[in-house]
Amino acid sequence: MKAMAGRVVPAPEGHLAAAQLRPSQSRRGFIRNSVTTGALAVTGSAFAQARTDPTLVPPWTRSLGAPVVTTGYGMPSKHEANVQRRQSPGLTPQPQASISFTPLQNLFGIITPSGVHFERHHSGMPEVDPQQHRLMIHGLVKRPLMLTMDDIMRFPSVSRIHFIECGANGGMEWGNVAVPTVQYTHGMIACSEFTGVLLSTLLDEAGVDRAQGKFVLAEGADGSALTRTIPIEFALSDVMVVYGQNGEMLRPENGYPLRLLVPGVQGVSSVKWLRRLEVGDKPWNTREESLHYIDLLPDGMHRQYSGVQEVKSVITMPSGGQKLVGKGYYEITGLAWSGRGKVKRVDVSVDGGRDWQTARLQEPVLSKALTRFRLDWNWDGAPALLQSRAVDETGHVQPNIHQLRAVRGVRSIYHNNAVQTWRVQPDGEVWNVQVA
Ligand SMILES: Nc1nc2c(c(=O)[nH]1)N[C@H]1C(S)=C(S)[C@@H](COP(=O)(O)O)O[C@H]1N2
Ligand SMILES: [Mo]
Repeated sequence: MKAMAGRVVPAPEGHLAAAQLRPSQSRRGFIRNSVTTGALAVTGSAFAQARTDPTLVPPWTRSLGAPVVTTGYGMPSKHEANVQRRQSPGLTPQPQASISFTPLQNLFGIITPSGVHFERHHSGMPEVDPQQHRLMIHGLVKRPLMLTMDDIMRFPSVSRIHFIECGANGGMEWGNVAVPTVQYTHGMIACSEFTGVLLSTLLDEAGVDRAQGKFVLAEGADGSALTRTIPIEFALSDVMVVYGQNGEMLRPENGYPLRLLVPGVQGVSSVKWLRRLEVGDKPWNTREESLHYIDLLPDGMHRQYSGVQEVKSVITMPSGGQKLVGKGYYEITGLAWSGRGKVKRVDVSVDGGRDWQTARLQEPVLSKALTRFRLDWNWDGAPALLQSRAVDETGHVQPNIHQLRAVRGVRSIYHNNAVQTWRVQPDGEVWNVQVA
């Protein structure tokens, strides 16, 4: 029953994904009701029930179910068809250079199901044949390598849980364009268990020149031949050459059959459909690190090679486009992360940042991974301003949008890690706002 308090209702208007969240009078009352009656009045929720009498046997108990699916790939229930990646209308009119956003408002825990992991392609999604795919490793190495997928999968492997966040996540909020839902404000992030080979293992095999080699260039096999420079300190620490995602091979849209994963660094460095790694002694200054992925500052200068995704968090429920149906208990929940390591603490405010309460962190709390936080809240029906503010293990504190704008102006697209505010109106509707 508890799940009913926060279910997302399919919105007739589609991409706005409005939701209705049902409260109880108090948390204790809620639990007592659930235990003694096994049901609550949930009219208007996603699970509005045809019958409330628990002694009636439902039709699906009175007949045989569908046969076991012995072949094929399992899909979510048809009742969950609203859980979709979505594109932002008008944001990227060219469908090959586009973004689809993760439906954060519909997800639990910290792992993003592969089918709703956001997508960002610069030149569309190539269809790569794993039999023909090769990874070349060359440059300042003693033994240049040309590896097949089979070769790569014979190296010692590791599995690690990490987020991938596009540097442009939250970019629209710089200039106060308040997009309606958390899917659009923060949905260019996802978190998976990735399996592959540490790049350091491959660079050792190639005999990297540790004196001269200062940078690694990674190139993708798609039409954009996307290229990014990775500093060797990153390359030799936790960077992975990945083929597995959430227990299976990468999805085509996430780089099948091979991608780079640069944990904690903006997504563009995690080059998909990885075909080439070159060791060099200076940054390459490619198109994607000189024309794009730079931050234009108020004085006309720009920041370049700004890679690490700083500490950040967002409340995913209640969040923009959802609707609270009546006063009472709600669990405020959301996600926090840092490209510098583990999340240490998340504070939540329901009054726009005047008072803060420390949220519970769900284990496991992992380095450069999403962390789930939760806080109990009794909504009194008055207007509320919900915010979360994360602190990471290096002591970095998530800034507010005004602090960020004071330093970076409003012409940046990338690296907005500001505190997000959701306004709960007396009618229960939740809106994306920026507070003074
Ligand atoms: N080859 C290649 N790699 C790429 C891209 C691309 O277009 N081509 N997009 C980059 C960007 S900008 C991001 S944010 C991440 C997104 O990864 P995803 O599509 O798996 O979410 O991939 C990066 N790697
Ligand atoms: Mo990106």
